[in-house]
Amino acid sequence: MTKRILSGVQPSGALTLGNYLGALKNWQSLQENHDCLFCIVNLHAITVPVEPDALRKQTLEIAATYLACGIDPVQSHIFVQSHVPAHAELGWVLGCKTPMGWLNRMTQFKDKAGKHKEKASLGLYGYPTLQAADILLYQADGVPVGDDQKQHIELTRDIAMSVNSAYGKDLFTVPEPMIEKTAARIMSLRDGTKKMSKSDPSDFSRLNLTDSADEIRLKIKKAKTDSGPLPETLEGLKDRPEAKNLVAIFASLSKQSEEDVCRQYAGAPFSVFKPDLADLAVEVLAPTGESIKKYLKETSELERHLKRGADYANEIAEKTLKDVFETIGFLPRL
Ligand code: ATP
Ligand code: LTN
Repeated sequence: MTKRILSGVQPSGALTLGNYLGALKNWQSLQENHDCLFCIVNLHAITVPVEPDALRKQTLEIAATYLACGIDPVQSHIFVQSHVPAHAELGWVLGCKTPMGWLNRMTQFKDKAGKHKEKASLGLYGYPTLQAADILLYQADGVPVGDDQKQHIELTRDIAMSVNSAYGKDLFTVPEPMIEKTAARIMSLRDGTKKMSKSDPSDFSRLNLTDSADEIRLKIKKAKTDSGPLPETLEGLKDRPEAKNLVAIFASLSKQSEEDVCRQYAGAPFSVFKPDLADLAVEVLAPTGESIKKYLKETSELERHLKRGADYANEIAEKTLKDVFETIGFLPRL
């Protein structure tokens, strides 16, 4: 039987090279032989403050970006999370089945809540149980994500297994994380120890899929590095996080291994490597940026795809939700 894949991105800003190399590039190749659902997780996006107009705009931007990155809206299904009410409903149920001790281990909450934990919303704390609902509603077999999401997928597996065993019934498929090796975690261009993130306050920390060629070149030129030349082997990148990150980006963009990139540039200074990296990034990103703009000019086409995706998603999600409600003892709707 065709395996089902589900993944999602928050409409919290323009997508970055990290989102593309860590997740979307992988989705494109999976859609050929999987039943794919790609969600725009706007319920997750309101776990931190966001302006309503920005949220609306960013939601359409993510839909446009999915298509521009090669997601075929006929072969795959793209939809907005809030168009499928079952996400919020199952999210509540799973929140009631998840011990706080499990949530307390989540590093994303610690990172996002920062020093002012008591000011963070309940939604931010419960974020992973809503994510589990996104995945379990569709009985997804695989979840293609970047490495930063591994912990959330493991939690989803734990929740699925514990609910299945509590009710003695296979209510949920236990999903597998699918993490691309080379670009599992692209780091910030300003700090090689921090993840590249679309919500980082500094725009120079990331390459956005919508950046112009000039912006891409400038950001790569200004990217932090050390003073040494590129080493001959991967071993030489140890303890050089910024250099390692640029080599990983080059490798992933050019579909080579990091070892091959080191071999090719052994001994070269960054003044030689960076312009080549910039050319490569422009070659890959500029057409994607153009295509995003094109899709955003005519949003009725995007809306048509989102409607078709939501209809498909609702049908599957309602079936799972009905099963769950019956099993946990809710009376059927009268
Ligand atoms: P935010 O900054 O708003 O938290 P984000 O940039 O981390 O957002 P998400 O919407 O949380 O992006 O993630 C979308 C997908 O992109 C996920 O699968 C995530 O694992 C992947 N991803 C995000 N950042 C990176 C990165 N730096 N390297 C590789 N994959 C990434
Ligand atoms: N938590 C993810 C976004 C996300 C997701 C999902 C990913 C929400 N629901 C379901 C995969 C499957 C993130 O922050 N990157």
